[in-house]
Amino acid sequence: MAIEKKPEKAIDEASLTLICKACEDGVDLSWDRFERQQPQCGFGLLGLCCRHCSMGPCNINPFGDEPSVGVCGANADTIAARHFGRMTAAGTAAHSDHGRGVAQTFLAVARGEIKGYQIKDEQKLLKLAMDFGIPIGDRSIQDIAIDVGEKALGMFGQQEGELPLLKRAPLKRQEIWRKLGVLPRGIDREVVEMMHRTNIGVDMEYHNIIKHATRTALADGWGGSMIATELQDVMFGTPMPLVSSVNLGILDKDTVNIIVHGHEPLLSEMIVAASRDPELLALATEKGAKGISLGGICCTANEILMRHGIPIAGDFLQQELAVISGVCDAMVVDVQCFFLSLPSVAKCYHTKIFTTNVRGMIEGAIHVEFHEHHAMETAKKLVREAIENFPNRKGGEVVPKDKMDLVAGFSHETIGYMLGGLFRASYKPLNDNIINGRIRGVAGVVGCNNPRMVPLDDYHVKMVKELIKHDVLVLQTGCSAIACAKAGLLVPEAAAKYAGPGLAEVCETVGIPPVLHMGSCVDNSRILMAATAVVKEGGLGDDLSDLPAAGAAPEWMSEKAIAIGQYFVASGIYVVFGGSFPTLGAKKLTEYLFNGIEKEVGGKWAFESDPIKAAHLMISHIDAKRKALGIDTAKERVLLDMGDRRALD
Ligand code: XCC
Ligand code: SF4
Repeated sequence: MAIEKKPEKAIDEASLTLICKACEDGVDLSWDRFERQQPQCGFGLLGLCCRHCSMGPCNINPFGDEPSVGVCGANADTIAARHFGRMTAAGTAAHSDHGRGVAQTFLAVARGEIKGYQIKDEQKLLKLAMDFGIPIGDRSIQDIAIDVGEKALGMFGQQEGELPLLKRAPLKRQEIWRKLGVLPRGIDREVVEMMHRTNIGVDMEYHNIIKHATRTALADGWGGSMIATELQDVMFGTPMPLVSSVNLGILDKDTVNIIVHGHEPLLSEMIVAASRDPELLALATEKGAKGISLGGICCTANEILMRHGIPIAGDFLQQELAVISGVCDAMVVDVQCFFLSLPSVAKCYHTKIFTTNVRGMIEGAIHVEFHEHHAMETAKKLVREAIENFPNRKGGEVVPKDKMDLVAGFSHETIGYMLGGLFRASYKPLNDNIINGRIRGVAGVVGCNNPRMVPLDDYHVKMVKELIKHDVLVLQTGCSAIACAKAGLLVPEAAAKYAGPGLAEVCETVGIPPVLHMGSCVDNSRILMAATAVVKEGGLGDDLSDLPAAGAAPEWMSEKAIAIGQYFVASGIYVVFGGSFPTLGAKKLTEYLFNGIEKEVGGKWAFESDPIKAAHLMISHIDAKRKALGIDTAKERVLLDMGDRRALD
């Protein structure tokens, strides 16, 4: 039986309309399943439950009573730290396995073994080659690409030394990592070691577990994720600013609607091309459709938005709603963030759910396996399936009207071009505006949605509005970018409407929104690169931890968010999470993550369930960093107008 849908589940009309439809149709959504899980296990919520061996499961009493240790003697801090470490390993594994897939495809493309993909951004390839220490000289692009592909692929299985991309970080930062002994040796190695250490009876000391979580997470942000972003840019093109639209209103009743959902662009890039194939378009017409519309959900959406301007249908919790519209003819998923519920929701409509990756199957879905060697064939097959399914719509479709414009496509390179000009790309104007106080600081706001946090998107939007109101430039990725795009924050006009006077002035001069969409979850590596570019430009300290900057994942849910948070903390950034935090029952560990760790890595964690308070934690941190840099008085000076200045003379 479906639970009554309360209107407060979302802040956007499109979602509300389809949540109501689900209710009328008697279809269960994530919010209903979440309600049925209540009350959730308190031990689990606080990080005080362990089932790493069969002497357990063991729970620790959070009120200081017995039991205070598990059968093996592990206490609250050990248990929560092991859990945190495994979340980091899982998140790193997800991003990095994605990166590995991209590297394998890239190498096959470079060797000329597969067709359909190409090397689009030679400039970026050459830059990457230099960072890898690969000779360029007068070698052919193909030879360089083969070396880059082999080197990138090798990083996953590397056993010794240091991952080469960490050399991109400011020198001072590298020294901090080297001294602490947390520079990752190889991507897979750190993940495996995390799993070993968190076995029964190995690493029982929470500082030491977190230290390895740091090493593992760095192998994600400056390793697997960065490889994914870089090689995707080389193959599919580095994003440039473009206009598109977002929300379920992008679905079109009269066309075939295909939704791509997940994370990897290897297949969706091909689906973009297949959806424009004249033969398939003719078939669509033959079936009575007025064309083929493509839309994305989650990070696959962000990938094809950034490079092709394909509209976004929605964020994580809108995946079921897209099916409920009754006009989604096919949903194609690849890896990560889809619900097992999709086929059962689809049963009430006509939608065909396709899984495409051997790593990601769903009971009840149709599996059409994707191999890069015949990528276009697979893409065409899927588009054809969607077209054939168009006439099977059952009637009673509801397509919400609501959609919103957005500007996306801000790679860290583009930010340089936008601010400094195409021929003298530079971060100097950004640094100058931070130094003079027009821009108070920079915040990365990223991550998921979570039915724990209703209404959907509310925390993201409130936090980001509060930040830009206080002149903080916001950089976004993932579902957080989609949430704020729906709320109209990713258009240049948002500057005048929501931003403080300083930030608004800068945005209006340059013609950018106050909130910059930098891509998918693996593209958080772009935020690392942008922050590094700011440090290297000069005038704002000599390490990432000196920057007036902060990060947040307001409605996080995936283990990947923990890996991301930990690599930002390990890179010297202050990171605030909302909703829940996985160690709260372990007092010493939490104190260490929220405070003690700052002395070692320069960054630290915080947890805050109120979006406005969370924004102000970030703003206070930014102000403290401004003070340390000696630029805290600049802001007042800027705001004096000519009259004031004359009065002062
Ligand atoms: Fe998944 Fe990346 Fe989270 Fe969205 S934001 S729910 S991880 S799609 Ni990264
Ligand atoms: Fe219990 Fe220790 Fe086994 Fe965990 S590892 S289940 S705490 S005995």
